[in-house]
Amino acid sequence: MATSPAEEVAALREKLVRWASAYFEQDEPVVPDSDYDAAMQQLQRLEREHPELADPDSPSQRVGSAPLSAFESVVHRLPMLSLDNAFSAEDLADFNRRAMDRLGRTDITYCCEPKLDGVAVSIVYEQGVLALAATRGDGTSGENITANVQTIQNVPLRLQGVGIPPYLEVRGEVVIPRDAFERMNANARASNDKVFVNPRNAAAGSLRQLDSRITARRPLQFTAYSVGVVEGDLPACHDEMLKELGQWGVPISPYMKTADGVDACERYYEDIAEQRDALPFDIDGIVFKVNAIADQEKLGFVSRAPRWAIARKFPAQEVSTRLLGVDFQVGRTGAITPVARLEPVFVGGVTVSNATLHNSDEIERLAVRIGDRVVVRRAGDVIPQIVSAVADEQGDANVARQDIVFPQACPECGSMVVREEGEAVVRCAGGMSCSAQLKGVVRHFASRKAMDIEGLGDKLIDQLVDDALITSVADIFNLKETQLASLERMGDKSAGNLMVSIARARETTLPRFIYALGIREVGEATARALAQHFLTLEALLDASAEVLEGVDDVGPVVARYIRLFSEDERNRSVLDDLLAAGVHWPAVTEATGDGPLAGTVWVVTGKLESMGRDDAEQRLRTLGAKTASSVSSKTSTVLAGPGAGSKRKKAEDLGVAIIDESQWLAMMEELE
Ligand code: I6G
Repeated sequence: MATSPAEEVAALREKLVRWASAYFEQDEPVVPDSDYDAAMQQLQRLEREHPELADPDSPSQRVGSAPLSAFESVVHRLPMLSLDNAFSAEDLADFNRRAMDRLGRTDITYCCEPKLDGVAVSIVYEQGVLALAATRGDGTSGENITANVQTIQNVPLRLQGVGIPPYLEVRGEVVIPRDAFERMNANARASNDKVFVNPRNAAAGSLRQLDSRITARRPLQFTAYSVGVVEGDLPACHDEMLKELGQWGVPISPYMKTADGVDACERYYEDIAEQRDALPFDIDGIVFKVNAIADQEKLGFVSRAPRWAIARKFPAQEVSTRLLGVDFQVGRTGAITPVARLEPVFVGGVTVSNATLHNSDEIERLAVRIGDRVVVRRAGDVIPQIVSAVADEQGDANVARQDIVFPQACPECGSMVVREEGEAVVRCAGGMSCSAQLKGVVRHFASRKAMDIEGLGDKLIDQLVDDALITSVADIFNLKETQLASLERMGDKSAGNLMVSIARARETTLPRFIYALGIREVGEATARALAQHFLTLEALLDASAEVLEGVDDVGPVVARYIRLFSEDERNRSVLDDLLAAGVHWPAVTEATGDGPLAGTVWVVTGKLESMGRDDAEQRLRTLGAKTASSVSSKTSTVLAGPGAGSKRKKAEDLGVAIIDESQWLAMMEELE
């Protein structure tokens, strides 16, 4: 059936929006870039040939345009102010007292939201259509970055709904989510490209591109926090005003709440502080705003900050300290990682005395030397990193300045070190004869998501390997209770308990066992996919690279690592020993789609009280559900605990069902 240009354009737009969402929000491209580009070109051609089909909301408006030679300057019709800071509960109480005195009141309702650590921008909508976007600049004038802001996927190009003021200036923050930032930097490190210091710098650098086609490829996100010039009416309270923006399609913070009085503000602060590490974005504090706009107007401004708002700051996520030395750690794959020894420093809410330096390229890039002052960053669950050396620093008389020299032999076993072509990582070539590698392999094998051997902790593994009681993972199953009981710091009871855990671990599942083998790049999800595809260990070990590549999640690199593992005679002999020691698992049958949750797709997000997310996912899968890491139109239900940020928002946007932990537990009890 022939389709009309209008239908074709509509279909292309729908497809491109879906693909862009998978690319940017879920980091799971569903088509190669070339397919995306071809569909976009087709849409652009049709829009050129049929100008009557033009739409400011079309994805073609987000691809960026030819580079500018410079940004034009934009004078803000209302200055973009900064905020005063409060560094303690007392500072906040003082702010509240001053506001109450001025208003002649005894209580104030505040609108509270996390302060995103990004780049402030102003976006003007005229008749609901994005007309201008500018940086904050010096507060009085900024740069015209309209072409760049148009490429940000969650910025509406046209507002939807009723009551939209004919002129509306929205102000907010542009950020890059932490996970997208880590991926950007991991890719940059792997291909020797520019690494960004932190998500804020990455967002700022992306917005400062004269070529908006580059900005269009960056995972930027916008969140509105206030308005500037408005010609038209808006609600009389700040929270209602933000919600109204949200109704029109402007992204607002899902954490925004009102609080009655300063004590409730302090509780909000503590609550978000607790979730800080699990949030998808860097935040540097909480902003409290007097909620009634009439009260805001009465309070007015002092110099360059409003008297009706304050930012209560969190401990810094970046601080400087001294680099005292560098240790070289050998991991289970032989990778040698330089780890910085630091003068202990309080950063991101904890005391840090070590930070990763990644690899020798990173040391070169940072141009850092022992004795230098360095900036350490700790944000979220990511291990602390050194992001820069402090320039023109005097030095410390107690710590001699010296170059960091990468070892020429394995620091643990003295074996030769090798650096494979195209790899940034240097590895020890000693294999299992290197005790550090063996310890890493045993640790992984015994870990919770692998064979789950409770009581076989790091210290004990070190002891067992050092005493040669373990020379391969199979030896774990031949340990004797008397051997264990005679170890230092190990009593009869602990030895007995460990023997029980080991006995229990003999009975496992094929996905766990495959994961436990520690094959490079084979994580839990891949192990599950392999088990489901091959059903038996033998079939997996016998599979050719070509067959392996036919499995979901497995590309040429992973296939090669699996083949290398399977072809290694020593690995085969350890596998034989494990089976001979009684390790077994129930037969895996082809996925039949059985179970009361068959056909449903779940996403678990946020922090659960009763169990970890992995365990919750496992429980869901046991009932036949599929679990996924990102929300899409295919998601049936999102199980959201506190701290569920962008995934909850996405589910809301898509109309996907969201349930909390207590509802879920009740449901599971019914079904199990
Ligand atoms: O820089 C800011 C971050 C967040 C803000 C702000 C904010 O509200 C959540 N609000 C105002 C009013 C200003 N700066 C000036």
